[in-house]
Amino acid sequence: MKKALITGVTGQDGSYLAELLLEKEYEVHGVMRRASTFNTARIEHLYQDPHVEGVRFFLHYGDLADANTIRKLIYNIRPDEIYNLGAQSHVRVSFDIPEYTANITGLGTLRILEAMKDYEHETGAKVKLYQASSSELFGDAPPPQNESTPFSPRSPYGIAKLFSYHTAKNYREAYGIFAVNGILFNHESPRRGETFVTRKITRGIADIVAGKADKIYLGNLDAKRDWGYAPEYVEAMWRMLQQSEPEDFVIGTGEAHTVREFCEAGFRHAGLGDWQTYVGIDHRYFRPTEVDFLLADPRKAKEKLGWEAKIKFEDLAKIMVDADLKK
Ligand code: NAP
Ligand code: F7E
Repeated sequence: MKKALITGVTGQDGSYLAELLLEKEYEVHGVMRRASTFNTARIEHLYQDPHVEGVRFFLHYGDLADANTIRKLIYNIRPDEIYNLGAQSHVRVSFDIPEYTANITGLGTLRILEAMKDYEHETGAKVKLYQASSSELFGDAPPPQNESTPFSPRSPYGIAKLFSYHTAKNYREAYGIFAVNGILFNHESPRRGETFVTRKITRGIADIVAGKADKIYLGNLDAKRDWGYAPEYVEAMWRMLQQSEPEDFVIGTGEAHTVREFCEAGFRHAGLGDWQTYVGIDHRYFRPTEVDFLLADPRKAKEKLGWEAKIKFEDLAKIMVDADLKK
């Protein structure tokens, strides 16, 4: 039975990945932060009573700021695969807390790789690392972006992810560690955090339909993103670690749309009429430096991983609106 260790298991991607790996008969270990309120809503359905025989899903307290615990988890669990999905993942927030973002989203990866290096050296075991890289690395590089596009990040988040990208690549080249960067474009779902723009819009729509709100306030409506469906993207992560050689991959749909178009699609699907009646602009949601246009060129993933996005923009908006209306 293969063992996987997932940082960020309580997040959107962590929860879908845990589901996928359990389906594939893995023993799955997730790292969660201690919080004063429950932060396990996305994985509650996966919880297994540890007293029952045959349990394959385990949670451990830990934090990417805490090298000692990460090291202990790797030595004790002895995973075959590590998926580093933990991060301060909000781009706008990274301008407010840049040092924290660099520590978790940047240095957190170094802490894992240092522990992996020592663990492999001392035990002779081999571990594979998936590093959650991001299209934010591309910043203002002209679209479409692929594995050869020069990086030009525009936020503390993007810069921290660039540190992690290069650290993973360096440990691969210097120490022969199987580390891959999945350069994933935006991917969404009903489990998306409520302050990312797609979910903010679909939740807002549900509140308006329920009579709980009149309007939602957004920032830059002109930004273009390549939005895909998160459950499909975790399959790409897994496929990257099943390759015989570690390589980096861009993952996206190959289609880009504006935030404005997402509003149009969402409000249309909910049957609310003209979206502009319900959307106001609040300059607090603009970023000091914006990433205007992200569009994936995912040909390498199709050729080498056999991976291709199936759920595209209109269907994604429908899935998310329907889920929030139901909720
Ligand atoms: P998410 O929903 O924000 O989840 C982030 C996870 O990281 C949560 O489990 C969170 O725990 C955990 N975390 C935060 N700070 C931590 C710390 N100090 N120590 C340990 N864990 C910590 O993000 P996501 O959308 O699932 O994305 C997964 C990864 O892919 C992230 O690294 C993100 O930056 C990257 N990424 C995402 C996208 C996208 O479009 N979704 C695209 C490219 C790359 P709590 O639940 O306790 O907050
Ligand atoms: O913003 C604009 C905003 O916060 C998308 C993360 O998962 O994907 C995500 O980062 C766009 C931006 O995602 C609002 O200015 C307008 O242009 O949903 P977002 P993001 O910044 O693209 C990448 C790939 C990651 O790696 C990250 O972890 O929408 N926008 N009005 C707004 N954005 C937000 N959040 N809120 C607004 O009101």
